[in-house]
Amino acid sequence: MTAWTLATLGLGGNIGEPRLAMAEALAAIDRHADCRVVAVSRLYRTPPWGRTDQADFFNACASLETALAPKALLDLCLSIERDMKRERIERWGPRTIDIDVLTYGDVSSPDPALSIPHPRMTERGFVLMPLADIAPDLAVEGRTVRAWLDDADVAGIAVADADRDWWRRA
Ligand code: PH2
Ligand code: MG
Ligand code: MG
Repeated sequence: MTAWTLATLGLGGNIGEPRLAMAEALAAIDRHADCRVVAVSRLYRTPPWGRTDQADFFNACASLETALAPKALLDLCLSIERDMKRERIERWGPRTIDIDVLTYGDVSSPDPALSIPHPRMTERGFVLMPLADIAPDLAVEGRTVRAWLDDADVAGIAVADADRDWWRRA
């Protein structure tokens, strides 16, 4: 009997049709025999963080139950990213998607190949705001998501779709 662990993901994109890409990624994860999507945040439109000379992003977070080990979950996310990027470039021009494993149970792994919790998640409004929709009381690095969000810069972040089922009908 495999133990199922609660994990959270951050999704984002700013080229092509990020909403569609994120919806397809979530559907692909949900279809996986060892993953069940439990909750998805509202969809947000967020100003670019880091490099600011690029288009606004769409961002969302999801929680899932998974029987995959942390590394296998990360590999699944990376393989979905790779498949989707390739398919989109061939069919309808450039698109991209980013799927980050934010948390996995209460695992803390400084291994650079894994880095859980995601190293910069506690300072990023575009991660914390959607994550607070689905897991406000989740503890990350000793504080709740809600507490991290209180201290985060959320300027310019807007709800793009308030329907939690946006990813099922994208
Ligand atoms: N992802 C990045 C860099 N900057 N900015 C926003 N608003 N949203 C993102 O998802 C994002 C970003 C690299 O992963
Ligand atoms: Mg990222
Ligand atoms: Mg990434």
